[in-house]
Amino acid sequence: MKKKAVTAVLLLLLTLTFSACGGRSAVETEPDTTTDEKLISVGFSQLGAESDWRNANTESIRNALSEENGFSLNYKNGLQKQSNQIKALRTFIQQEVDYIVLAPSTEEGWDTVLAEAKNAGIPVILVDRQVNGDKDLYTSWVGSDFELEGRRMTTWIYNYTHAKGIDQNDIHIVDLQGSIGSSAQIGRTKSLDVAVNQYGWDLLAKESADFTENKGREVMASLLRKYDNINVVYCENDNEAIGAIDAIEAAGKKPGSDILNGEIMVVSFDGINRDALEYARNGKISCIAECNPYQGQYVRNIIERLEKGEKPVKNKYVSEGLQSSIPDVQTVTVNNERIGVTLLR
Ligand code: GYE
Repeated sequence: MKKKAVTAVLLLLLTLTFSACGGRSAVETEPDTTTDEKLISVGFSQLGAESDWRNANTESIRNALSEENGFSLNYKNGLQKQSNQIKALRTFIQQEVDYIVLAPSTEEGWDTVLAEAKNAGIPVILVDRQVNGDKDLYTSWVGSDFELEGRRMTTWIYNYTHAKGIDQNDIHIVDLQGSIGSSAQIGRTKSLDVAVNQYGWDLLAKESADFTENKGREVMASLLRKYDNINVVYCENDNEAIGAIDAIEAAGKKPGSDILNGEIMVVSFDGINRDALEYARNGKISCIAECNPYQGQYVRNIIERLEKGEKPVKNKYVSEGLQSSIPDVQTVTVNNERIGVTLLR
């Protein structure tokens, strides 16, 4: 009798435990599965976190593709290495995500993995930089015209120095380039090269500072040791400019636009970093060509169009301008398009 009773109690306990587990899992998983099924899954391969611009870009995409907006986003940071990004894309393909968003580190070398995504039926939307290859392998691209940014900047430098009566042959310039092979670097460097030819500027050196503050400091310090006549520093982003300004000051020189009196003029790109904007207000940076990182809404619109079976635009250029606290140059005209320079105070 005693043995039987124990067995009965054990059996009862087992049944209770089992049904409790079953009951709990049924209650907890069911609604989750239904919500998940409604979310659009997106794999987002960001190239890195090298700059403030990059972080703003990541945030913009995260906010636009939030769960609230109906998306389930898988973000992967490529740490500035294309191989990491290719790996991330292959993971997304295996996971059978609905869409892939790719911010490519460099332009070359994407065709194979993009073809894999296409074969798997996953549309790819590019943001920021471009890829150099078969344009049919991605659906759309959202980003900036980097060459135009560069031409606006070089035109600003010309307009300013010309207005101050500075001989264009007396412009001794160094280019702190971005990450070599990225669209932002290619476009901005190209525009400087064109201006050097056009205006007769003396281009002393071109060296990559990889879009980072530390490299900007390092490269500028070494260029200052090598050349004693630098009077313009063309930084291909704000983080590099912040580092370069440190190096200029550490060398006992003054960053500023009064190059006739020995100041070194620093110009840069982005307009996102707070310190850089402060430097632009107090004249340590003479001019910033804006680069607009807020691309998330455009990506969301593209995906929503695709969901409705509509065809989105192939290329979407975001709008941007120039910022400076120097009142001398009020407008800049490039390709017959005149833009006003935003006066910082
Ligand atoms: O200017 C720089 C970033 O590709 C536009 O990359 C982007 C550039 C941006 O690291 O700050």
